[in-house]
Amino acid sequence: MLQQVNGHSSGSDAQGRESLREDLQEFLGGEVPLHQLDDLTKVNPVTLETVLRCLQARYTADTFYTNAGCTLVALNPFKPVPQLYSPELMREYHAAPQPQKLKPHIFTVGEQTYRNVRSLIEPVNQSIVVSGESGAGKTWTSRCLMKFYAVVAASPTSWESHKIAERIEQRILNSNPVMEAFGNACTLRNNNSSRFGKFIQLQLNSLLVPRDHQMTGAAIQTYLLEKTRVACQDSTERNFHIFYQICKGASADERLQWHLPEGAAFSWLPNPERTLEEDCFEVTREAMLHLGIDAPTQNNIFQALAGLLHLGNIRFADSGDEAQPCRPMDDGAVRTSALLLRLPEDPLLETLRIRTIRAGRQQQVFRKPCSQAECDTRRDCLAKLVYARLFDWLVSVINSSVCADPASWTTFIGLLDVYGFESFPHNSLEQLCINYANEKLQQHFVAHYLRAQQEEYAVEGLEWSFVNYQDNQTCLDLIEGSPISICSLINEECRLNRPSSAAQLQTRIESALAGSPCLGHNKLSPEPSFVVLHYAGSVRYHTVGLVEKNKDPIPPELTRLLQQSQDTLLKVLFPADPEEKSQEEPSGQSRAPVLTVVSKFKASLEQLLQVLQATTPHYIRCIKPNSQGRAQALHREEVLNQLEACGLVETIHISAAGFPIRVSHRTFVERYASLRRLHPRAPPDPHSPSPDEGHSEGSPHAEQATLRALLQDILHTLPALEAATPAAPAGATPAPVHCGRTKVFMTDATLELLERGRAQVLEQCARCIQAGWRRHR
Ligand code: AOV
Ligand code: MG
Repeated sequence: MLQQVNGHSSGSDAQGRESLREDLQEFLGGEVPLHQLDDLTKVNPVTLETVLRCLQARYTADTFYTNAGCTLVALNPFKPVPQLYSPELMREYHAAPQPQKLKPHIFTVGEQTYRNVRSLIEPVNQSIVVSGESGAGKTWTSRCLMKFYAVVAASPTSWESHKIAERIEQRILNSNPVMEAFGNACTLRNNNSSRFGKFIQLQLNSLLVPRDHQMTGAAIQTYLLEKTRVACQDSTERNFHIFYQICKGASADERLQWHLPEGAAFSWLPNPERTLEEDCFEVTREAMLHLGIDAPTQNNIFQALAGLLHLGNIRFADSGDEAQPCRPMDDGAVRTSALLLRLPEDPLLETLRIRTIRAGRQQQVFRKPCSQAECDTRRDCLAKLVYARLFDWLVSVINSSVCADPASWTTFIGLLDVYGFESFPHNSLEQLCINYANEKLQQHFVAHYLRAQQEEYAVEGLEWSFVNYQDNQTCLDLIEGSPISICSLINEECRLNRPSSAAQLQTRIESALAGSPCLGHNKLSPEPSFVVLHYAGSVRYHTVGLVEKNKDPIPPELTRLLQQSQDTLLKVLFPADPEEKSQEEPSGQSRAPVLTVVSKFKASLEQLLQVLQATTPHYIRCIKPNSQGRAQALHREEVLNQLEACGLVETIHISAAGFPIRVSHRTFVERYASLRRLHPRAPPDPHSPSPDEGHSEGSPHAEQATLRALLQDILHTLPALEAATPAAPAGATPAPVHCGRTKVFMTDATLELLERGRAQVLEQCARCIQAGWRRHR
């Protein structure tokens, strides 16, 4: 190696620097080609650039999974790779004595998790948190893991019990197509984008055969369905898959019954011509059947959905007179939707067009015709209300079909498939909630990652206190802290129920929270907004409509109307209120404490974190190599953004806050032995302690001892090297370096210092040799 460096030592040109970097790379990373590096923390030094290069090299070699310390990075192949997910491979990972020695894979995570949960010493619930941006492959990964458990945790015994086991596993797997049909939609980013968060607990039983857990059931918890999509879709996006499925897949009879003639146009059904794999009605129906939703119930559901489509076709025209209600432009749409939802037609029209207000001491009822815009809002609200209740009901039906009897399971593996960090040109309450959830999960991840790092340092005999890392608590304080935070201020506006402008909300947030370092500068925006500096980047949230969205007001008349439905399903979704009086709350005058969207979301998130904290977590970070969904194309810029957004950079920063450069004692001595010429060490003073003396004791072997002595000699040249550095400020702290049991840990700055010293020695040598030659001639 010395030979190699000699040639470059005096070169200060770019080429020389490039070669030096290559040489360093070799020194730090060893001989392993980048694409064969299974763990991103082994690239040395750990920088964004080296991490990116490694991922790119692996992607080019069709290697999609890479470890990153205690997490797994999963690149989306955007092409079928069946051999990567075969049951045979699942069994291979399951049977391997040390699955972590096999190639990185989601099955390694799956198997490790499964083993941990089966551990007889300390069985503890496990969780796998899958994150990444939209379209990165989270849902795909969770589905694959569920299949993995269905294979490895299935009962291997008699046919009878096998059948029972298969039934439950099959049912659990069947929850996927159903939940995706009702909760996923085609967006700009992903044709099958989940519009809700999901946490599924796979329940395992160890009572009968210890060590050989079987999946006995599952429990699904969902988070914040994007229900606005039912009534409002971007022109380039689509409604939930199920609407397209029924329109495309209904039989002739069903078309008649559901009033869905071939080619009918619905305003809530944009882009129906796009044919997606997800439009398969048969799969959904079959899965629903397996989950115990029989054909008549299914029929009922689809009929109600058709009713919503017709509801969306109702348009209102202004009457031109404030005292007169708006006119429906198409009586047919009103009639058909009333028919399909089995609602009385006149009250439906009344409810959409007329608001009831109670006022005065006597609580007199006033009826006020709504403006055209208000009519539209009420129509949309009705659809959202029905769809959200239907979705929740489906989840509860699925749960009752797959959930095991509490006595029949002992431990669980939790799978979390959440929405990733989002930043759009226009961000509202949905993004605030989503990003808030990601901050929470990031905090959880950091705590977990730090613990893992701590363990490595402990193995090497290093003190942990050297790593100073700031977690994202400040940002969480800004969003959810008490007494004052963004959430509390938005909630307060809802509670006070006063007319406040978007600009006022911006001012309140910016003045009340001015002290927070995570509240960004907000100079240039023409629209009322505020900026939050999230760990994954800064996001501007627009305040227009924020309070209203948080309130999510449901005019009580709408609920009352739905309670009048003669439809069996709607009767279940909207049971008649036994205390009619309490429902009589006049719109806009509610005095009961408002449970806002943010408050509900916060509560469910806290519950989720409590569950996660009681488990051993495993992290899978999904990365989308390009935004077009093309195979074999990795766009560096896009991947870089995601490495930043999914917190991998944070992870790297955590390492950087410690000692990103780690080399074995031998490699270190081989490279820097020559430094001792530069600053020969004085004979050892028996009274002065050597660096990390507390940790340096160890090997009884003579070779080890020599190595250690050499190492200490080199480390003692550091202060002199530093003093010789012109840029070093007076009294600067010594370059941080720590000597572990087998490795030397250092910072980039220390590496640079050592490299500079080494170049100096090499230059001196070269000069001596040249002088020797000249004398010789
Ligand atoms: P997401 O869950 O992360 O997005 P998906 O899991 O839906 O993303 O993945 C998007 C698409 O990428 C899938 O429909 C597949 O076509 C493809 N894909 C993902 N992983 C793989 C894989 N391992 N092998 C082959 N194809 C894959 V969102 O739900 O939008 O955040 O809210
Ligand atoms: Mg998804």
